[in-house]
Amino acid sequence: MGKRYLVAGTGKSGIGAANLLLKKNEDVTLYDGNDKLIKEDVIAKLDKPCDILLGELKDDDINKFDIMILSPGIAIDAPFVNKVRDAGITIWGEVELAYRLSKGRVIGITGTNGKTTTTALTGEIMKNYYESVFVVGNIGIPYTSVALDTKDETVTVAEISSFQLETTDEFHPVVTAVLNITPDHLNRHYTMENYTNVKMSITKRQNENEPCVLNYEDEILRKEALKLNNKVIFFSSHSELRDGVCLDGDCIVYREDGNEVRICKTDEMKLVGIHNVENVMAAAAIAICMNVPVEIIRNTIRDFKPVEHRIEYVTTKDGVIYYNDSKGTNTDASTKAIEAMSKPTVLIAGGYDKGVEFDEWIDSFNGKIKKLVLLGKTKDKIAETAKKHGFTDYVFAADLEEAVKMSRDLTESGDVVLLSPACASWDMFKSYEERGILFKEYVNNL
Ligand code: UMA
Repeated sequence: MGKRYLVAGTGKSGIGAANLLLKKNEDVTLYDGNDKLIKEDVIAKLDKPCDILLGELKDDDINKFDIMILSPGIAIDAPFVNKVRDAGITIWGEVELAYRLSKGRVIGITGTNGKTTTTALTGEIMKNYYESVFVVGNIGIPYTSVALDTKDETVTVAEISSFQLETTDEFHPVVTAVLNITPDHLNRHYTMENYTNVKMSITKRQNENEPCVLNYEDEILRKEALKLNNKVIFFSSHSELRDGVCLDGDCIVYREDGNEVRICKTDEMKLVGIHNVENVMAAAAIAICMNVPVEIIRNTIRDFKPVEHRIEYVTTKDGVIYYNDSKGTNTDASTKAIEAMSKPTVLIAGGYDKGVEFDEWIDSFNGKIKKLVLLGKTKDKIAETAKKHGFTDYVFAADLEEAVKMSRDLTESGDVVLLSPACASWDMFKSYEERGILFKEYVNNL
């Protein structure tokens, strides 16, 4: 009590953090850099009113606060954040605040791709065994929104992004997982080294008995494992492991000290693609660390359906299958979706520019992409890269609706249309969810 909080950002995280602090009767000011917002609209999103600041943050204002709670979408080196830091004000992320005010055990899941599926599946497994379970974080439910409902016996399954990890300090998951590390968000983290260090920092509070689940097939993670002081559990979709989770024929197995537990067969899963076998392996490893009986793990995996916007089947029209992979917000995720396609595919891609290259992604087309429909900020950059790699079957669309119509005209019965942009949505949409929902609407209206 007695601290003055500045909550920066009025998206989900900012509103969650402000509501939590207001519930605890703290002194809260909610701030957003967007001066086009209307104060009344922001207040309407809160459980009770508080002071609102919009637009540029004045130097005089900064000195009124003791702690700033930062939303993940705000860069830690944004000019106003630097000023706040220079003024000696403590900066916590929304996740850090939530963690400090919550109880129970936390499972922290990060990685470039597969986080949401793994978090959702892990959450389901936990819910089928433990009484009090919350699934929070980057998956779309701010941790602050449930913090005060947690109890000592609670298990909180948290999907944690690199942005969220940048502003954590005491955050201490008892079990962590890093699923993979491939180039993403380099406009925020600048180098792969920084990005890797931020991702691995999810383990920084763990003690030697607290496990970290890592992908054995990821070269970066295999190297990072050597630096960890805590117990490492590897999973692998390609290699035979003596200890860890791997495949024995088509069965996912867990091995430890010469003992083997058979978890489930891959053809029993409703999720498709080898990347999903990896997600299931990671969730199973986490669940074993959390002492969940194997029958519960097995049954939950068998029942679990894909999450929305991740290679999601939309419909079949005139013999053409439409898939929504709006969550393919980076080249690696999009490559996985392309790999999962087994028919000639018209691919809709392009969006916000995160400063990554598209060379390997174009190479992954492998004769499967019959036409590329490009839109958004990155469309020229992608087209140039494609040309460089000898792929010239691309067309430009002004917006998503036009892209959907063009795709229909470019297909014949037996083809697939896949929205998998390899880019974030923020140049044209509020979120990848909005992009995916609109895609489904346009497809259904065809
Ligand atoms: N803002 C400023 N100044 C800035 C930048 C932004 O004031 O310099 C304001 C904007 O005007 C806006 C607010 O900040 O009003 C938005 O905050 P935010 O971008 O943090 O959005 P939230 O709604 O709080 O959503 C965040 C995550 N978003 C990002 O990390 C960009 C959501 O992840 C997450 O689900 C949510 O918190 C709940 O935890 C989304 C995401 O795209 C899904 N994540 C990235 C990814 O998965 O690749 C990391």
